[in-house]
Amino acid sequence: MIPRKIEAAINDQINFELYSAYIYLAMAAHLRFKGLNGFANWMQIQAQEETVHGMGFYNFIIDRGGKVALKAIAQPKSEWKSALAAFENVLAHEEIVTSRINNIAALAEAEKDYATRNFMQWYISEQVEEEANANEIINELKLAEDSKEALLMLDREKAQRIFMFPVIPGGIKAPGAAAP
Ligand code: OFO
Repeated sequence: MIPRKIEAAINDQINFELYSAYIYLAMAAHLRFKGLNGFANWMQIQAQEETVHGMGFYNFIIDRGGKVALKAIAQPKSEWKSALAAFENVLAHEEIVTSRINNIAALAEAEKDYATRNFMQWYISEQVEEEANANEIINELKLAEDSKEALLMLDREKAQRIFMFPVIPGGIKAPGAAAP
């Protein structure tokens, strides 16, 4: 049985992961409106990943005999002054996610809930990648500076991103995927 405090923290994190998806969908809509379809593609795939992250927590609560409680998702912003500003927002948001994930891991240790502590390890590693990805694109956009050609080249590159179903040990699995 999952400790109540942990169940509450993970339920909050389901909400925050879906909020992340909402933010990235809003960014995708904005970038598409601005004609930056490649960056919009990147954001839409990011939103899909966030939904899977949320479902990983959702299934974990169920597997541990707890109850999922869904809450209202906050309204995201709808405008960013540039692609760079949007990706700086991604990084700032992911830093918040990282600290929330760390807090859940710390709570699990304090509660001696080692199943949750173990489960959180995937998310801890994932956050390293999330922050690195955002940082890499921020650096690319800074290098592009005011060059429209460089911006369009980067946009075309981001159009190549495809959705890879994140396989979360103990969490949701890709349809048809073998257990990790
Ligand atoms: Fe779920 O990692 Fe981003 O938010």
